Amino acid sequence: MKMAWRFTPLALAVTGALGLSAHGSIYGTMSNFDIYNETETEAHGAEIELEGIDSFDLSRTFPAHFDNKSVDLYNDASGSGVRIKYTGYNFGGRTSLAPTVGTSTNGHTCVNTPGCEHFGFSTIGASPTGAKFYWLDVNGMRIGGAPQQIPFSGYNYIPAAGGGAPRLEVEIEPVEVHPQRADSVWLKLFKTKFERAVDLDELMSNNGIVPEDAAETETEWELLEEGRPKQFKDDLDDGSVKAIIRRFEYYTYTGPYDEEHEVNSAWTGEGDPPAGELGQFISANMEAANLEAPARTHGDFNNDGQVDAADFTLYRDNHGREDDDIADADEDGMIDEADVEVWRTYYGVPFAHNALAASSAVPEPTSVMLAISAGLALVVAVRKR
Ligand SMILES: [Ca+2]
Ligand SMILES: [Ca+2]
Repeated sequence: MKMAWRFTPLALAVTGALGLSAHGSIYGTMSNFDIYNETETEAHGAEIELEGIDSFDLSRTFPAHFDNKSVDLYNDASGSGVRIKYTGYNFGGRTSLAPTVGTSTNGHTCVNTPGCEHFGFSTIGASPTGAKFYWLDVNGMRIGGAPQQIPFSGYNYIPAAGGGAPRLEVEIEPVEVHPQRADSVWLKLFKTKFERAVDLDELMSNNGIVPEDAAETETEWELLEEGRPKQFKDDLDDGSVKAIIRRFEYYTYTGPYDEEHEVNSAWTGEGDPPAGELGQFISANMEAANLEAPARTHGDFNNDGQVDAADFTLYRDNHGREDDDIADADEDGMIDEADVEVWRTYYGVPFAHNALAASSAVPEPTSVMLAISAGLALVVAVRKR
């Protein structure tokens, strides 16, 4: 099964509204995912193409498990955007990622699993409109012609109009690459809303903010049939929500197809997948959208609502590091003197959004769940290809 995934902006989306202001926009989005080398070739590198953004939109990438990383603009027949290229895998005593059939990694533990790696990126302002992933061989060449199957999605901020609430919309579109092959997937989806902005490193570790409990289930099971986008909506009416985090789990669909390659599942739309139709775990992807700047960018590096000596200690202990957002106040990918200047500016100064920093997840209002359900039904009906 080979599949590319693409996020398709909605016709309704007002992308011009994306920006850095605290209200009426998305401050930034972030995503991290585990991926096994499911090719038949030893991988020594990897490549991620993020469509529709510029290099200055990219604020962070990881891992640092490769000797070389480059970030370049690309513009070719497939589109334009930013290409992140890693070569020279060098981690845990290994210099290559062996072909491996994956099992569930719980989304953020793949980092120490042979044949598997954990990638992430964050953007400020603009969201990628699509993404592709390739493993690279020892010469830095793409393994196989088609991208690896990695689900990505993107967020659009839809301003309030006609008396309605502003909302976030997220859409995932699996794009068929080999029509003769199985290409439908099962999705499990978890979601939480937060009263503070979150950081990329919070999505990496098993620190409890990533939703994966049954109570945080947004979609128990959903069958994503080839080429059919999936959309989720979040109304933002009360203004307290500052971040939305989703955890997507993908599994292969091993049920039947008809002669026109339409899914011919026995699934009724409720409950677990029927026997024989649920295949192996593909990947888990954690994503978040921030509606304001994370506390770190105001010098509150430990995110406790205070800018004080403890934050300076974090800065000092991480000074000189790259690709780590612990004390990177200006989001330039480096922890250096410019960041301590931000800390100095805000030292001892209370600021509104940090007062909420220690608060926990917001309970999910029933009305929002209803809105999501309604939105789903509409989109599936209208956008069927
Ligand atoms: Ca602090
Ligand atoms: Ca910095």
